[in-house]
Amino acid sequence: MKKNRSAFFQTPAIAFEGPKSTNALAFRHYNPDEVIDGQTMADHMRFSIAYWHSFRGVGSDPFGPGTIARPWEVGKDPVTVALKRMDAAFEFFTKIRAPFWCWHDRDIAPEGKTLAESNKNLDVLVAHAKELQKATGVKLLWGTANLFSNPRFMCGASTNPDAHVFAYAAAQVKKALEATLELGGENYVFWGGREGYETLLNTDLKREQAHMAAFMRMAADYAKEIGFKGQFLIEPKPKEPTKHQYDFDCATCIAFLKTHGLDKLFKLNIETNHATLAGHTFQHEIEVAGAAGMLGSIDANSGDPLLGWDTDQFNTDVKELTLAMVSILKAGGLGTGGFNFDAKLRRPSVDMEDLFHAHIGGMDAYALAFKTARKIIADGRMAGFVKDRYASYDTGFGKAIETKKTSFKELEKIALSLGEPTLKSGKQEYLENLLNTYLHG
Ligand code: XUL
Ligand code: CO
Repeated sequence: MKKNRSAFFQTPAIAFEGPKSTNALAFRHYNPDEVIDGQTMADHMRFSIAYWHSFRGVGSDPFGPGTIARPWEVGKDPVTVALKRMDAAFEFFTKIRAPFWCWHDRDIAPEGKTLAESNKNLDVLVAHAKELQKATGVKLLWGTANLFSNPRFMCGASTNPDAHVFAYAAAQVKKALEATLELGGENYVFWGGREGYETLLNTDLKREQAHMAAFMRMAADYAKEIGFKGQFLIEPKPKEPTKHQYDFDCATCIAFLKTHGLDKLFKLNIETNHATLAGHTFQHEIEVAGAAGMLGSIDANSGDPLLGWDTDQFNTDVKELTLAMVSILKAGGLGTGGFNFDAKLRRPSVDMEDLFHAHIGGMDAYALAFKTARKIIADGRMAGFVKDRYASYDTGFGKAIETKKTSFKELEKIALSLGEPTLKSGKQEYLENLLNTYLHG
């Protein structure tokens, strides 16, 4: 392969070589050009790279500084470094064959001494991103604002007890929305970084939640005003950084949105590790969002079952992803959403090549899960079992329950005449074995 002199990465563009390939730097299941049901796999999967982890993450943890040094991170002027970093990022997006990327405003452009200076820096980087998007064909899945790193947000952004901080956050989201529009972003995400609390000794919960709703309403109004037609998404997370987060899980977010009349304006961005931190499976969260017609997008990662915090690992668990995919397909897919790798390298994974291994693993696992889920759905035995399990609601008094045409009085008469219900097996072990036959033959 011809070497590109200006390239930052030695690794060549990743090619699909099929399941028999022994090349660790090739796709074995993700073939972006493969056409399934009239759509390429690239279009089905809509993979996205998270700028913050892959291009701002350095491997630091609470016990030590970063371990990951990149060749483009040199120079005195932060804007010049940011421009070079973005060149490297787009080289990676292209080589890993990802059609989308995602950012926080402060990932792509350095924060200045004033808000006006930060806005100016963002303008420079957004202009550069626009050129790179045009040159590579890579698109923006979503943008968002970082309303949690700067000390000013220590007690929240829209839920901050100080209205001055609320105003600052509003200005930041206004600008981030403009940047997302400028780059053709297909969605805009709200993750409530520090929107929650540590203690009720100093917190007015009801007022803070009302402020958060007012903030989202104003964001939606502004998006409409500037002609941003992308989907608004809320990303639930139960804890970390705050002890109690207002966007705990999908059910909590849906209740919050409905309570404040915002449910028609938002869908959900579900992150695997956030689901498990909330005590749910990834599939559970997808089903809850899907049932409400609010499944929007996925932050594709995984937690560690032995650790109680957000480890943001690349997910290679094909079984977990296959179950998730069944529920995503059942819900009608992700629409304008996609699979964004909100995942980071482990601290000792210091090689540039590790960034490729990580994403290849995630993309292959998701592609395989997608194909296996399609087989499960086409075969129909799983869904057929569930359908039969509820068959008593398809006719007679069962149907009357579903169509709200019966009452406790009538049901009492039926129960008295029918006597004791016969026990019907849930057949969990049979179904677990059946699932394994799809996964492993
Ligand atoms: C934090 C997290 C965020 C959001 C975007 O846990 O997942 O990176 O995805 O703000
Ligand atoms: Co996320």
